Amino acid sequence: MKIDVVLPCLDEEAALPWVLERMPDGFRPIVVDNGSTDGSAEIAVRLGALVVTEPRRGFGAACHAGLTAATADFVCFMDCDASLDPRQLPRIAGPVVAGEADLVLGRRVPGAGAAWPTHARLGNAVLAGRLRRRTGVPLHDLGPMRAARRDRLIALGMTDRRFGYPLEMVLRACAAGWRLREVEVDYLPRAGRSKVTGTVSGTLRAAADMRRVMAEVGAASRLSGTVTPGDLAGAAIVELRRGRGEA
Ligand SMILES: Nc1nc2c(ncn2[C@@H]2O[C@H](COP(=O)(O)OP(=O)(O)OP(=O)(O)O)[C@@H](O)[C@H]2O)c(=O)[nH]1
Ligand SMILES: [Mg+2]
Repeated sequence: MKIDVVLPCLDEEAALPWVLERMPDGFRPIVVDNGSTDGSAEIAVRLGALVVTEPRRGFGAACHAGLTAATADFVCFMDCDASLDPRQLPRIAGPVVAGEADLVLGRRVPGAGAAWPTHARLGNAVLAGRLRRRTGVPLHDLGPMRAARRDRLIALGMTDRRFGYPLEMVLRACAAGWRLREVEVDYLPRAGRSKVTGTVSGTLRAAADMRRVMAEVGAASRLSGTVTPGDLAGAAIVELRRGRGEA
């Protein structure tokens, strides 16, 4: 069986060889080049990946172009910066292929040296905590390694084309009553230069996009609103308990 793997890519020449050579059998990489100037597209072609060019800038635009280009029944997403290991894709795709879950997300477990800045980690945990409490879905991380059926993902009708895309996918999946499942994956130090959560401008852009998606899509499921001290405390407690191996 073939499973398509969408890899949004903006200047990832340092990561591409490692990522592509670790793609497991049965998983076809679709590198979506979103205006790279470092030769990423040429490297990906040379390494045998299907390369899709998306001229409209934006993380969501790249993800969605990959989803539309995919032809397999099942589609995975993952970042193309070597922070996630393609060899762990089967554990993400497995429950969807077996019909046990509709959307599987990789809960990132940072190892030594992983660059996961505190602000990104807390912001992410707050969002996941809010989703968990209000919808009952067992989610702790809006992780970028995911799997679902292709036709059902397209039917969700995501409209964000920036950094709100992954959150919109989860919100729409919850609203549609999908069975969500979380599986642990390793979170490694990325290759190459940090662009989003490791930079101030990238973080501000991502936070603004997610706020907008929360307001527009989350309103329907009472998930919008500002971050409260309670949200932050809840997220911090989960992180602490996790550190002690309890969560
Ligand atoms: N299309 C598109 N892709 C992007 C953009 N920024 C990053 N990407 C890609 O999307 C994936 C995730 O971006 P990252 O830069 O790893 O974001 P992050 O993990 O939040 O933060 P850092 O790893 O610290 O940069 C990577 O494969 C990037 O190449 C963007 O503006 N547009
Ligand atoms: Mg990254």
